[in-house]
Amino acid sequence: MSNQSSVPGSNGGSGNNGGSNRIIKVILLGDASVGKTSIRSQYIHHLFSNAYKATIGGDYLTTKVNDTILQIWDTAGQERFNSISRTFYRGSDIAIVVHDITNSNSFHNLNKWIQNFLENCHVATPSIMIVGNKLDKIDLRQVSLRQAREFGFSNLNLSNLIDDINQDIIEISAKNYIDVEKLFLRVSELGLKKLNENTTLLTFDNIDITTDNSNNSVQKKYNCC
Ligand SMILES: Nc1nc2c(ncn2[C@@H]2O[C@H](COP(=O)(O)OP(=O)(O)OP(=O)(O)O)[C@@H](O)[C@H]2O)c(=O)[nH]1
Ligand SMILES: [Mg+2]
Repeated sequence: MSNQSSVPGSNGGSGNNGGSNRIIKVILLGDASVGKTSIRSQYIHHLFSNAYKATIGGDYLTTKVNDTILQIWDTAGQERFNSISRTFYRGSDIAIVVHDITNSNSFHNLNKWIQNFLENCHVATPSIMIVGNKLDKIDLRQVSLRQAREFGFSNLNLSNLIDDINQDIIEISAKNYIDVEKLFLRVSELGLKKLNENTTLLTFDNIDITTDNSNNSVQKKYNCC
């Protein structure tokens, strides 16, 4: 297990690594049912459910990983929530764009998610990771890792947004907890790079933070109805 722990959103961090106590905003994007909520839930709470409950709107959880504090946003993949989801993109430093390796449509829609993200994040040079989930269902695979890396490699728009094709285009299983920690360790590493490069990180204007004492994590929910 990593040295992850849930912390209040605006403090924490070692404070000895060039402003490393700044918060990095990370957003999970992708089609409905690809496993965004499951990935975060497994990472933060070590909980996985086979039942599908669509995310409505979005919410965030804050966690400390090594020298970084990640504010991890989960958003709705269902198309009817697209307009509300987009409002959460603003200020995101890192987007984890998720597809389901057993569903080629979710892979073909990556471009749409990335374009929408770039139009709405208002960050000059965000980082993007592409993550194929459901690696436990290898027999039903419709998308290969090679295809995903070729997509990242051949897409000019992504050339300065994906730092390293091999580390930033990966496959995981939320269900079997395969490489979920590796994913967030990499996110933390990318975040640290950004902090050290002194790029503009988000300012959390107008966000109230509510402490949920029951699980010692911090979250705020935004629902559309
Ligand atoms: N086999 C398998 N099933 C998974 C995995 N991750 C998620 N699922 C299942 O896929 C379904 C959808 O997962 P969610 O995490 O709710 O998907 P989501 O992307 O958050 O969906 P929206 O909230 O609608 O955008 C659920 O039934 C999960 O149990 C995985 O790694 N392997
Ligand atoms: Mg969800």
